[in-house]
Amino acid sequence: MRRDAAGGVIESVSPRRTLFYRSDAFRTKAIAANVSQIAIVVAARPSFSPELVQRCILAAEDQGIGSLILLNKTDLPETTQARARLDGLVRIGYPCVELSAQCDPSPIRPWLAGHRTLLVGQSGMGKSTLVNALFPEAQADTAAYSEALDSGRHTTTHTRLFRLGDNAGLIDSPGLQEFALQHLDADALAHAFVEFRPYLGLCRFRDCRHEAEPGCRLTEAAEAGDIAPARLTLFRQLRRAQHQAAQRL
Ligand SMILES: Nc1nc2c(ncn2[C@@H]2O[C@H](COP(=O)(O)OP(=O)(O)OP(=O)(O)O)[C@@H](O)[C@H]2O)c(=O)[nH]1
Ligand SMILES: [Mg+2]
Ligand SMILES: [Zn+2]
Repeated sequence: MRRDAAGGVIESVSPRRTLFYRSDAFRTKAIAANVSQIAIVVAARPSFSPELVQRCILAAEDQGIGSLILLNKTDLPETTQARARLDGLVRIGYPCVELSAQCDPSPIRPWLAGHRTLLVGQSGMGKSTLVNALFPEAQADTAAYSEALDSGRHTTTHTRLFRLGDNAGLIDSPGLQEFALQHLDADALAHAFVEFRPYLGLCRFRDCRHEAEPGCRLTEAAEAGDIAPARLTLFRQLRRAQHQAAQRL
């Protein structure tokens, strides 16, 4: 921007900058700026929360950031059940890349080209193990998860970027325990559910909350099986929680 007597003149616009973040009623927690995609790392062990995966995707969609799911530890026999828990997200179009960071990280390579990718996910899923497999000089700390707690040990404490050529890179981040979406109001939230988009604005009432209103196109789509009822239920839960927290302030 240049300043002149009349004020500022915009001379060029930088490429869109993104911010992947979570927020509750009290604070916003930035996770990474200017990523072009997130890779949500899950595995059969320790067990993962499909809802947390969805929350990450919603935060990314809101910022125009792409999402892919990375099913790690395919050397574990329970991978079949883990894969089944991701089926709903695959059906609405999110890619799921399967690999074993311990055996061979190469299936992810083509997905990283030209992107700045943020690895996110619960503790113990193998984010840092993957980084070490892709970048032998990384020497990121890793730790065995706790069998007793069915949870990782929160080994990584800072986000760290590893460069892949000129513009591309991979970012390791600390394990997530929760992911609140207080910054997504009802409208933003509805748009973040990608498969809802064709129906938005078509309900009988312009201010439809997509609860029990007659002529709600989302309710109809869920009843017809065109969208997964569980996704509409998640939308309603998140919308109510966001609304209630906003009212309390
Ligand atoms: N069997 C198997 N174990 C793996 C694989 N990848 C990672 N692990 C193990 O999973 C455990 C956790 O790995 P980390 O890389 O520390 O996990 P993380 O996601 O970085 O965890 P935080 O930093 O706490 O968020 C370690 O014991 C790894 O050896 C894999 O492909 N197969
Ligand atoms: Mg780690
Ligand atoms: Zn509606």
